[in-house]
Amino acid sequence: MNNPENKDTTIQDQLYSWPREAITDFAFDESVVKVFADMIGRSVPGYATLLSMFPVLARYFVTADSRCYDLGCSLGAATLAIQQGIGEPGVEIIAVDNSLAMVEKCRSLTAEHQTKTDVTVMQADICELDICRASLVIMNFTLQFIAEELRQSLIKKIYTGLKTGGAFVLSEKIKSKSSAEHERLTSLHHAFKKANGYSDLEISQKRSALENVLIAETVEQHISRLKLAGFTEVFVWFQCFNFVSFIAIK
Ligand code: GEK
Repeated sequence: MNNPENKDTTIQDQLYSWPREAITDFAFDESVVKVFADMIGRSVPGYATLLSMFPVLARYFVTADSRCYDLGCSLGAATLAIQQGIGEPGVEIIAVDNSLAMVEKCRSLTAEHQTKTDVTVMQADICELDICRASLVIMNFTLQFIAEELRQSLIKKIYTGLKTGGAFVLSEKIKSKSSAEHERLTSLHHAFKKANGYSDLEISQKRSALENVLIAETVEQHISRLKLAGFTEVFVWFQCFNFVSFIAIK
């Protein structure tokens, strides 16, 4: 199961297939960029379905003369998906990632798919970014990589930068409040990865690499943070095992 948007550039992810002497923290570097489309498609349950819904969300929420943001854009899969749904004039998509390797690849992939909606790909830390005039902000599996103490101010900034009626789409790997449910969903996630060809060694080495880097929170923590930032309408619109997407409307 690959990300259909990036299939031309797909190389199979084998980064953790051989035993490593020491597992270092996961980083979005050149080696990850090369295999990223394959990695995310085989690792995130529901990823392709989520992306297939983004044109629908874009058509529904994006208004004329506004901005869309794709925060933590990686190779621009969400950007390319929302671009397909935007019919309104005067819309600009700002795709942002702090990994130079991702940004360079994202620039070339989005340039191949130019439509009437302009795309600007920026290398920046989303915690430092100005957000304004937004009708749609997408953060597809990025907040989980942001330091926990910065998350509330980042969400508040997104709320402030949205126009009234605009939407924030937040997708995250979650942990469950109940440890039994958490264990079950984790085990189903691993079953999904095995079904997609990852070995036990790959699953376990990748898990160790992400341990200090990807800090998951519960659905309740996300909803209460979104409400504290000012969003009144907040709901889960998609879930596949321990991967959830929220919509928060201003
Ligand atoms: C997709 N949204 O394919 N500022 C900017 N970017 C960041 C930051 C930061 N502070 N921290 C991490 N990133 C994509 C998938 S991947 C999710 C997103 C994953 C970037 C990081 O460089 C990486 O490209 C992305 O966030 C997370 O729909 O790999 O599980």
